[in-house]
Parts: sequence; C-alpha cells; structure tokens
Amino acid sequence: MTTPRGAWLLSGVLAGLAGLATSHAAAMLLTIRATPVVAIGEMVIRLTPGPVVELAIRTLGQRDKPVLMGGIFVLTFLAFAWTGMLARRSWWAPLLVYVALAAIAAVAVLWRPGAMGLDVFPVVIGFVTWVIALSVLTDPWQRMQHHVVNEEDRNRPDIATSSRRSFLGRTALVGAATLAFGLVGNAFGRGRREVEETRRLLKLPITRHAAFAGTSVGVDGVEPWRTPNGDFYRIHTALVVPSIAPKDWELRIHGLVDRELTLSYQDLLDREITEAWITLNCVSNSVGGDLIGNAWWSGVRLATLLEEAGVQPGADAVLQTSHDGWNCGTPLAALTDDRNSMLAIGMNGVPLPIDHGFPVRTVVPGLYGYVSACKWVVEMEVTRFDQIEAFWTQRGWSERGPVKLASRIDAPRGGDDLDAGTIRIGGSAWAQHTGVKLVEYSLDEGPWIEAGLGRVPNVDTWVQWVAELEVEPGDHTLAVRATDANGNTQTSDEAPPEPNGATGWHTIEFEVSE
Ligand SMILES: Nc1nc2c(c(=O)[nH]1)N[C@H]1C(S)=C(S)[C@@H](COP(=O)(O)O)O[C@H]1N2
Ligand SMILES: [Mo]
Repeated sequence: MTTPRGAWLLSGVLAGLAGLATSHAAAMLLTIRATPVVAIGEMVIRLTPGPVVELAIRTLGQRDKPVLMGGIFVLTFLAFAWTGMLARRSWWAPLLVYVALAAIAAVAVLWRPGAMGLDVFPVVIGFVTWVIALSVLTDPWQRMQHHVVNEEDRNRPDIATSSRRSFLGRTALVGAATLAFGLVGNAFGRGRREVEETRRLLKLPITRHAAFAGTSVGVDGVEPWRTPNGDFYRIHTALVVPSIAPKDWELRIHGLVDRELTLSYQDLLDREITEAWITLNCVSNSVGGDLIGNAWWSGVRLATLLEEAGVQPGADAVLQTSHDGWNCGTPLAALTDDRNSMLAIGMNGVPLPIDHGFPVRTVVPGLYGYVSACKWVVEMEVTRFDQIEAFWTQRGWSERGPVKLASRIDAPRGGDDLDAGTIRIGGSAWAQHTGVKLVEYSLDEGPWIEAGLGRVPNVDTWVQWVAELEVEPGDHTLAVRATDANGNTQTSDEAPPEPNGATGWHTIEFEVSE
C-alpha cells in the first residue's frame, strides 16, 4: 500500500513553517533585529552584482524588495515541500536540506554589520524545530511503511485509517503550535516596532555632535574616534530588551533625600540639556579588546537633579534600577561633582537607540558601565554602600569601578603580514576623567618611543595615538603603554577583567616580508 503523496508534501511544508515561526519568535524575543529570512534577503542584496540591482530597480521600482522577499519565500517553500518528499525514502536526505538551509541562514545572519554570536540562536531553534516537526508529522506514515510487511496487510483498511487519524491529529497540533509561535513573535515584534517608530519621530532639543577637528590621526585600521551608534558595543543581561514609550517612562529619585523627585520624559526635555563627548567602557574588556566606544551624549545633568532633591548627610551611593530589574550602585560623588554625569536621552545626535537604553539611561564619565551606565533607568535610591548590593557586586565584582588607564594597538592587527619599509601604526588610549598625557610604543622590546597624539575636547574621551616606523623583514612584536595626566604609567602587571578591570600592556605580533 502506498502512503499518500499529499501528506508527505504537507508534512514538509508545515514542518518548514513551524521552524520559521519558532526562529522568528526567538529573534523577536531576543530583539535580534533581523529574523533569518530577512537576513538572507539582505545577503542576496549584498551579493547581487551592481548592474543586476540597477536593472531590478529599473524594472521593478519600489517593488524590488517585496519581489525579492517573495522569491525567497517561494524557494524556501519549495525546499520545504521537497524535504517532505525526501522523508518518504530516507531519514538523512531531508536532514541534509535542513543543514544546508540553516547554514545559509547562519552565514546571512553573521554577515550582517554588527552581528554577534548570539544572533545565530534563532537559526538553531528553527533547525531543531524542523527536525522535530518533520519527524512528528511523518511518523504515522513511516510506521505504516515499515509495519506493512506482507501482502495481506497492504489492504487492511484499519491500518490506513489509524495512520490517517494520527496524522491529522499531529497536523492540527503542529499547525496550532506554529500559529501560536507566529503570534508571539508578531506581538513582541510589534511592541518594539511601535516604540521604534515613536523614537524615530521624536524631535529632541539636542544637537548633532559638534565636529571636533584633529581627533583622528588618520591611520588605516584605527577605530574611528567617534563610534557610530550601530557599531557601539552592547552589553546587557536582559534577554528581552525593554520597549518603553517616552510617555510611559518615569524616574523616581528617593532615599536619603529631602524631597523625592518623580520625573517624566517631558520634565527632562523642559530642563537645560547638557551635551558632551564621553567614552564609555566595559569592565569586562580585555587588554586590546573592543568593549569601548565614544559618543556625543545629550541629557540632563544629574548633579542638578540631586541638588534639587537635596542629598542628606551620610549618603555615599546611588542604587540605580533599570526597568528590566538590573541594578548598580554608583558612588554618589561621581554624580554630584563637576563632571558631566547625566541622564542621557540622545546619543550621537539622535534619540538613544533602544538597545542603548531608550528612552533614558545614565552616563558617568570615568566609571565602568557596570557601576554607572544604567540603561532604561527608572529608579535612583540615594543610599549608602554598606546598605546595598547590586547585580554585579553580588557576583564578585568590585563595589566601585573607576576606569583603569589603558591603551590599545589597532594598526597593525596582530598576525598582519606587512611589506618592509615605513608603516604607520596607531590606536587609542584612555583614562576617563583624568586624561592621557603620553603614549609610548616599543618595537621588539626596544626602547619606549613617544607617539603622536590626536586632539581631544576634554579628559573624558579616549585619545588616538600615531607613529611612523621603519620595519625590516622578519617577525616583530609591538607593545604600547600610556601615562595619565597625573604622571602614572600603565602597569605591565597582567590582571584579568574580574573583579575590577584588566591591566597589562597590549602587545601584538606581526610579520614583515621582503
Ligand atoms: N539595564 C541594564 N543596564 C546596563 C547593563 C545591563 O546589563 N542592564 N549593563 C551595564 C554594562 S556592564 C555596561 S558596560 C554598559 C554598556 O552600555 P552599552 O550597551 O550602551 O554599550 O551598560 C550598563 N548598563
Ligand atoms: Mo560592562
């Protein structure tokens, strides 16, 4: 007896859709911007030769993207139907198709600018769903094929009927689950899309960054002095990033204060806006690492707000709490002295991106993010360090997190193979809120030589360094160290990031050929 073709086709298509639904839901829940299918679309656009793109735009006009996405959906649809047909004869053939589809999606997702390892997670979820759903759906027919061993059985209607019944039940189940995941993904996506739309339409009383000349030393391979928002490192513990509309945002300042303050977003806009270049970095950054970025921040000074609230004697900390429940304890002094600690609403001249804390986050020059840069901040309790524990201090990180003096080589990169002759080397150095006075480099453990420095607008940003040097064929090592404005030189002692920031000289190896 033969099993119905249509049922195999349907199984393949439904299993495929189920995988798309779970991967989409996973992407939305993790707020990964592109679902795998969209990422594939973007990859196709990037791979398509220019003339073809132009031809497509000329003939299709505005419809080019819908046509592309439609084409991708049709092809995946056919591939899914095919997996169903393949499942009829073998268990491994559909698996191969799934592996191929998942591999394409993984490459597409990871190839996006600013992609992170976690971005492949939805692809993995989709793949697992495909395998499970296909086996669940085709199981009744597989059994029927295997159990029908002798000729008489072939015509036993009871076997066919029970297989059909079992298949229909499973189809309904998988179909319902697919629909549910589709709806979940859609709902989460919509919440974020709406806030994103509100954010996009916001007109804030902030300036685009004031261009500050001379900050860049103009060496190829050195990270730009101003980090574009899309390239700014992102660190948070939230799996689902809060989507908060400005009208729903409120900050309560309370604790050891004379007057409690409750601020709305509009209250912030009505105040004087302060703008400044501030370099933010993560305590988890390893020597030479890239968990650091520099932006033009716009916001309201915290010193003014805390003065209004009237801080009481004895307080030395502010426990900040995010909408997502994360918290941090910040030294009160860093929020009330003359530095530009602020409740930021703008980043590089646009409303704070959602992933960077929209609508409001804290920025404190000179402290690592884990003790200060609370995103989606909704509560500030003026208190004492001996009364509190915060998210990272509970996990063994230091109570206070002043940024350590550090420097980095961006060009050349470790492992580069260069031509003999003159090369330009460079990178950056930072000692937020103290300032960097001197950067030196040493080639092949030779003497320390002073590098040139770019200009900086204040002591709260990183500074670029540059040098020109002659290199001869062979293997080389290059090290860098900085000295801060107080005359302290970076220690060569190597310390890991935990518990309060890495130390050591960034040292790289490169090769020079004839
Ligand atoms: N709500 C919330 N805020 C947070 C964090 C977090 O996990 N949750 N991480 C902190 C850490 S460790 C750093 S280094 C900075 C990173 O800010 P960014 O993602 O805008 O670069 O945010 C800080 N603020
Ligand atoms: Mo961090």
